[in-house]
Amino acid sequence: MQLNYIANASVPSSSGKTIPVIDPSDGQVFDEIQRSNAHDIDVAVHSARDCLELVWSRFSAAERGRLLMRLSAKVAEHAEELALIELRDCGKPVRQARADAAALARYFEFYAGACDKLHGDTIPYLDGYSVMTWREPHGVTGHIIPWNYPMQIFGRSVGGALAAGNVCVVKPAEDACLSLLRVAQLAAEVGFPAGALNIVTGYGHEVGDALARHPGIDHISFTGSPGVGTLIQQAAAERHCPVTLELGGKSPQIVFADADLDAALPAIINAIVQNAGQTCSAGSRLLVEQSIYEPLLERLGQAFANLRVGPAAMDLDVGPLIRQSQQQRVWDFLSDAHVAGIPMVAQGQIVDEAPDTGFYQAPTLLRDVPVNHRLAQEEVFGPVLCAMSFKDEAHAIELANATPFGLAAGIWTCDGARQFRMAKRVKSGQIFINNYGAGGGVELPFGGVKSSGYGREKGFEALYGFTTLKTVAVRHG
Ligand code: TXE
Repeated sequence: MQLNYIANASVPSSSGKTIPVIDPSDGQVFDEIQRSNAHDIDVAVHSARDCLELVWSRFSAAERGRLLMRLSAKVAEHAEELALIELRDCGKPVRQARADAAALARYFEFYAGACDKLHGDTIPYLDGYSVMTWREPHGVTGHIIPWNYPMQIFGRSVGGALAAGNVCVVKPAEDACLSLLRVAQLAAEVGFPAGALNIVTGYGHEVGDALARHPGIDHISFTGSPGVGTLIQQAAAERHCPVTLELGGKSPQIVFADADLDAALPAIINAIVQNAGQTCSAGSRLLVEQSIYEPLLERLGQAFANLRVGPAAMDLDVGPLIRQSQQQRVWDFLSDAHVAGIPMVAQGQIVDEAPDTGFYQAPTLLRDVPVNHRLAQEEVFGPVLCAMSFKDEAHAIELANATPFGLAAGIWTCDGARQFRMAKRVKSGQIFINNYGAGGGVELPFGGVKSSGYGREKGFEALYGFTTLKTVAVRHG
């Protein structure tokens, strides 16, 4: 049984209740986590506050950096263990689970090096004054983490917050806690003081809500669904607490007739099947210039038909979805597509070894999806790619911007001027030209516009969001 991790100790929830942990590859229960409550959050916030005031605020930026660097090395040392935990807890194929563990180590490494490079400015002002700005941590930051990339989202969010001088209370998703509980233990082992990093598990409407409402939380980072994002924003607004929201997307891959299709094809497929399509920046809409629509769909259809889906340990192209309700969600979208007469081009194959009790979904390519259909508007969060054609550049931009989201966009064209025109006019937090995702580098600021949220995580930019700016004006003459 897994316990909460508060003040460098494993502790049970005061509720005495637990939540079963299910392996998505076979649907079987293999562990349990604490079903915590508002009291547990209160304990964690107080331990974080004590740590901040008595210990953490006295660490120099360089000392914080050294600790984060030690944590990075420790995570790298335990990468295989963490990957295997994630494989079972989230149903991630081996390669993806290993990539997530490596990314976590890299986040801590990046933010370790950034700690002592974050500084304010001096501002020329009236004679007799010296004016400067200080970047100060918010204090105790709350982090509500989803289940699709627990280690990566923890790394970008908690890594940045700690580097900026905050202490953290983390609420992982109820489906995906195990790796993060282990990382908190590793942090204690490398010398993080008690209370700097606390993990409280449980349901969103119980502990997540309590965290968002707690008066001792000075900033909230949330990655998850738009609906819960709204609740978090409302709770935070009641006490004017700053928030960073990352709420997913319906990201387009825009392919012009002059594109290098040999390069585009694997990237288009990977962008929708990676992590079984449960990726906020999944390239879930394919917009193709009319003249190459049919040949491109034919090539893609063949590739989709060859994709193999199975248990995480088999390390195939696609693993299971996280849980039964997520599988049902994808089925509901596909049944709506069927009712609307949206043609299916191809589907991958679920291998015979996949137990019926696992949460599998074959990657599916749909074509001629009407722009206003919910399949072209809402996040499916499964391996479902919706293709449609466009006439010209203006039409491509219109389609690209025709959803409530704006997280990422891929643009495939060899015309340099068009690359920049498109990059300017597509409304999105990130634009990828002749690639998709740019390898996911931790250095690259990440976040959305419109309903995809606001604020930025990753890169140096995140540190500005995890700090507040104090203006200090000294009159000396
Ligand atoms: O998300 P939730 P769900 C999208 C994706 C997916 C859909 C539903 O489209 O199909 O959301 O997934 C916590 N107060 N994304 O239901 O509920 C919850 O415990 C505070 C996109 O799993 O938003 C978990 O830790 N917290 C996405 C986290 O919020 C609450 C990643 C996310 O869960 C809460 C995940 C509440 N009232 C889903 N209710 C992305 N942007 O990458 C839940 N939570």
